[in-house]
Order: sequence, then structure tokens, then C-alpha cells
Amino acid sequence: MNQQLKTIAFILCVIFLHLEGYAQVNADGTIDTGDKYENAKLEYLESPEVVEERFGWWSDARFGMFIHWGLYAQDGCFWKGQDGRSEHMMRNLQIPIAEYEKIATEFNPEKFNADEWAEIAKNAGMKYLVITSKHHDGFAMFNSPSHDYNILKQTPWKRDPIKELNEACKKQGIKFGVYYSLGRDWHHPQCNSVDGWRSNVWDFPEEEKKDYSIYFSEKVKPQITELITQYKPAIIWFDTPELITKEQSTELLGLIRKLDPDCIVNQRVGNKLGDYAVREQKIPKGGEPQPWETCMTISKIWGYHKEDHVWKSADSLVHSLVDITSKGGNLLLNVGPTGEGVIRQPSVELLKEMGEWLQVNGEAVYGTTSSPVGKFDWGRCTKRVENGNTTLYFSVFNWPANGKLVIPGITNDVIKSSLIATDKSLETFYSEDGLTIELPKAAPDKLASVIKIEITGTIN
Ligand code: JFZ
Repeated sequence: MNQQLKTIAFILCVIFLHLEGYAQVNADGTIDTGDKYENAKLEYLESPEVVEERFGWWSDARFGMFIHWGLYAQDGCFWKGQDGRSEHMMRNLQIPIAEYEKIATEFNPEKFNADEWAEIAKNAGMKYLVITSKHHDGFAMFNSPSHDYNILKQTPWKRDPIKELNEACKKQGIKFGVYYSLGRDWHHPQCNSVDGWRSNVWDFPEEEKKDYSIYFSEKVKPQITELITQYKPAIIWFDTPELITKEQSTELLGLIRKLDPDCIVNQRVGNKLGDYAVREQKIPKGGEPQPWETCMTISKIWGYHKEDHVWKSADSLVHSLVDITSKGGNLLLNVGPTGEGVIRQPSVELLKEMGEWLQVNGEAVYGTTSSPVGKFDWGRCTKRVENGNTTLYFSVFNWPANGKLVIPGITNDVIKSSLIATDKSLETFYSEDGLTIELPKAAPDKLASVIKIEITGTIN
């Protein structure tokens, strides 16, 4: 090409990019993902083989930290002496934008220490972390050049916790992800919602005149682009798809795949797209055909509420983690740091206890798959297949008074059986009821004792 043609082509490109804004699909329907998959169709990027490649680390990880942190934490979900009840404080108290923005002018979490947070997650045995980059209040907790309503521009603190935490996680070998509220944004005049009751109708009452697509192109696409290009998160955890159309969900997914085809996206990108299903506060009775995750609070409320002192027990948290793993899912356990930037002591202690349990028994959790023998009144089973043989892990929550456990449905030869906590081997024998394991009188671990049984061959 001669110089003139090059210049014309360049100008055309610039105009095209400008008009298209955040175009991601080429004329022939392919997405330019760079080196990895080159020009691939979205269908290919969503096919089982690519999904599996994207998912390897996630399925092995099993346990992550969720962090809800935003302006609502400033006074523990209180505003002018009123109880805002949760991170939904702005809507619960119908706080006008002009008033809510004032919280930012005082947001100065001087005790925030990204390394400390990442270390708490690491010591808990967590393998990934997802933090709110923008919750329903619309406030960006990251550097967002496209929108001034962000932590660097509005607060005296002027730091970027998303950047700092991303770096801290890298140091600890923890995967880093961001939460993004997709269909609720109480700061954007065009963001409407299902039946209007979830959107900001106190500042912008004319719900029927709102146009989600304006908000979508003005805010969502630029900010998602910023998040990926600035931090390259391993996960984008969308929330509340609300009114997003199938075309918009597809476009958004295409944009993400183009910018980073390795980025995992949860199904709240809307319209059943995305990589994995999310369950909230609940553990399903059985597994799911697709990858799935339960997100759960460690206390009562997602964001920091100063009167929330209802903590789950270490016992129930470990049981939940094992229960979820035995059904092939992941646990994303939430903490809500204070306005000062502190993860409260009771959460730190609970997480430490979980980490200590995982230090000993982690092999029953990480990289294992769902139970081939169902669940039991006394506990749960997970499985690992290696070199043609199978290891079954039985996590016992209720230690049997009669000194034995019976596992129906197995006939494979037992190679070895032991208690992980004590490394003592155990006697086993087959009877017509199944495999019987003889146990010591007392449980070696007060949270859950894990029995490890290696058998020949495989079992489904
Ligand atoms: C959402 C948020 O509103 C909440 O503040 C928090 O961030 C949580 C993780 O997600 O709440 C929801 C979203 C979906 C359901 C319930 C609550 N749901 O599908 O049942």
C-alpha cells in the first residue's frame, strides 16, 4: 500500500471505530480475539472445548472470597441516623443522588490494606476473589476514565482499591475477579428495571421514558472495557440482568471474549448466556449439569452493616463448602469490609478456622468432583480419579456412635483407607450392605473428619 492509501485506510478505521464505539463482531460474524483463537465465531468461543479450557482452574478452585464494598459501608449502612438495612441503602431510604454523592466526599478508608485482604483470603484456603467494582448505587470503585462518578475522582482517598487488590492477589497466587451490577444503576438516568421498582424513580420518576440501551452503551460497555483493559480480571461476575435483551447480552459477551477470551463470565450477563450458574444463599439439593457456584454471606448482610453481628459458625461453613463440592459446585463466601477498610475480626477468625481445616483436609476439596455415591445423613463424599484408580473422600460431620460407616454402591477393591487428620489406616470389609469402614471412637477433627479410601478402577 502506498502512503496515501495507508493514510486513508487509517482515517477510515478511526472513523469506523469511533462510530462503532465498542464494536466487537467483524462483518463475517467472527470476533478478533488476538493470538489465542484468532478470528473465531462466538459459538466456537462458547463451545464445550473452549469452555473447558477457560474453566480448568475455576473447577479445581472450589472456594473463593466475595467482597461487597462501597459507599454504603461508610457508616455501616446508616445514613443521617437512619438504618439503610443493606448495601441497597440508597434505594431503601430513597436517598437523592446529590445527597448520596456526599458520602463519597467523606470516604477515606485509611486502614485499607490490599495485601492484608489477599492474605486473609489466602490463609482461608480461597483460590479466587471477586469484589464489587460497581454495585447498584452506580459508584465505580475503580479508575473509570469514562465516568467521573468513581472513587479516584470523588473521594479524598483517591486510591484505586481494584488495582491494589488485583496486584495483591497476584502476589498471593489468587485469581482476581470483579462484580458489576448490570441492570441496576441508581446513578444513571436511563437505567430502568423490571416494573420500575428496582430503579431510581425518586430522582428520575419518568420510568417509561428511560432507555436501557443508552445506559448500556454510555456506561456498561465503556466500564467493562476499562475493567478488562486495566485489570484483566479472571472473572466478571455480573448481577441483576433485569431488562437486558438477548442481543445486548450477546454483544456484551462478545465484547468480553474479544478483549480477553480467557475471562470467565457468570450467567447473570443475562438471557442464559455466560459460563456458569449462580445460586444465592442456597445450596441446591443435587448438582447441576453446568458449572455452578453458591454465593453466601458469612454474616447476614452482603455489605457492612454496623448492627450485623449474626455470624455463621465455622462448622456450618466447612459443611457448606464440602456439601457444595460434593455436588460439583464452588463456594463464594462473602465478607463486607467496613468504611475504614477493615475485614471485621469475627470474619477473619472464621476464615482462619476454615483455612486450618483445609490445610489438613484440602485434598478432599480442591480438584475433586461430585460424589458418585450420593450423600449421607452423616456427611458428604467427593472423588478424584488418578492413573485409572479412584480416591473417595468421606467428610464426616456426625461421627457415628456405633463406630462404623457403611457405603452402599461400591464393589471395587480397596487399596488403602485412612483418616486424613491422623494418617492412621482404617479397617474395611465388604458385607451385603456395601463397604463397611471401622472407625475410632472419637472424631479426630471437630469440624469434619475426612476418610480417604483408594479403590481400584473407576466408579460413576
Ligand atoms: C444481588 C444484589 O441485589 C445484592 O446486593 C448482592 O450483591 C447479591 C450478591 O446479589 O441480589 C440478588 C440477586 C439475585 C437474586 C437474589 C438477590 N436471586 O436471583 O434470587
